[in-house]
Amino acid sequence: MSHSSFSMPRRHLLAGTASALAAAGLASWTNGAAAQSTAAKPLPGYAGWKNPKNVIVHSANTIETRRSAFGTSVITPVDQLYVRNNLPPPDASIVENPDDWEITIEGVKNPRTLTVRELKTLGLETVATVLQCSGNGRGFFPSKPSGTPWTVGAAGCVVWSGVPVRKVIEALGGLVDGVPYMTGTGGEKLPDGVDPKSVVVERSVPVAAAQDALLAWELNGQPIPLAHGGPLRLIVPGYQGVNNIKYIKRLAFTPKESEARIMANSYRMAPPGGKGSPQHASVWEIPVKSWINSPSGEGGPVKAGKVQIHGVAFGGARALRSVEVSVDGGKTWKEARLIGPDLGKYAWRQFVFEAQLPAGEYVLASRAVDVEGNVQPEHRIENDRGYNNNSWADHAVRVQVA
Ligand SMILES: Nc1nc2c(c(=O)[nH]1)N[C@H]1C(S)=C(S)[C@@H](COP(=O)(O)O)O[C@H]1N2
Ligand SMILES: [Mo]
Repeated sequence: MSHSSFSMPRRHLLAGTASALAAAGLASWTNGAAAQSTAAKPLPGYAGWKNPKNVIVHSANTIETRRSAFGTSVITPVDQLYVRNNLPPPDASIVENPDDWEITIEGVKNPRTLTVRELKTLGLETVATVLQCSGNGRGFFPSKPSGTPWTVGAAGCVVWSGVPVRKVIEALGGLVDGVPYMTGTGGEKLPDGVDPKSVVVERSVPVAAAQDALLAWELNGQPIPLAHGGPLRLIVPGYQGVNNIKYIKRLAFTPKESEARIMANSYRMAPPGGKGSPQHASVWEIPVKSWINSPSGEGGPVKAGKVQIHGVAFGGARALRSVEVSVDGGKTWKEARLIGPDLGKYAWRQFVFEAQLPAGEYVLASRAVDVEGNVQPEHRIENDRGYNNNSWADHAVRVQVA
């Protein structure tokens, strides 16, 4: 069941649900054995424009960037950016006239529904962020948690443009009292015959995150494609992917966290074998992390001599300070050089470490430190669903030099 498109709520679905989904034309989304096959799967229609050479299609709703495809130019092109949908995306017609899309704002003094056209008059900001699924690195958990076994490719560094959420709050008279959370709701059509709370993509984050959040309509210089949440997406810089609500139709400042299953039970740091609940930490801020993209061991033996070891590093919710590289599996470390433009605290940095490697076998590792001195740990935090893996040991690569 690990690749089920409904992997999150599926365990809880009633017997009647599968047939309800089939009746709604969503049968392919319930998959099963098909998604486990090793043959390359075709790209789903809504993401048919992705470059098949640079991605791994796990299922119709989970597409990963290849480690060898990240390049060294900081920004991740959209045609190889990962995709993760908890539900089938809405109909493509919603991105035909993006300015007509409506979002309802609640928990402000003057709540109302605004079109994207109106949002565009309220403010404009651009931010580069690491967009990363909290399950990125799940594939390294020996416990094989259920869910897509992403290795490093459920992440990218991209540029968003939109209106700052704080400008929207200001235009609508400010926040009402007693609203410690910002809650975003996705605009997917929910399958019939299922409790909406069990499937709706609705997430709450601490209201402080509104300070840097955007309601974005542009991704890497183009209108956000449907696959990435167009016409309008909530961007919460420094927060794991799931909090960045695609096709957002409601943004509410709320006294409590959403009671949707995706908030209350899923994306929680429950202990192995445990069931996620509000008592467990939610998957919110991105922890400090890095990994090496080349050489990665994917392309056969590396030629002995001078080698440029490169990868990406990010502080997540805080800026990156530095990154070190080890060529001996973490016994000794040396500082790597950050390369390329610094696109701000929420972006990743590319790093390079030049090494002279005689023939032999090496374990290459990288370890990032953020500006507050948080060091990427050696070990992952064990948890039932395989979230938040930033272990440097798990991300190390074994290479043959000949
Ligand atoms: N409306 C909506 N928003 C969503 C999701 C979703 O299924 N529906 N998936 C979330 C998850 S789990 C992740 S990791 C990111 C994936 O963003 P991407 O597909 O643009 O890479 O979107 C998040 N926002
Ligand atoms: Mo995710």
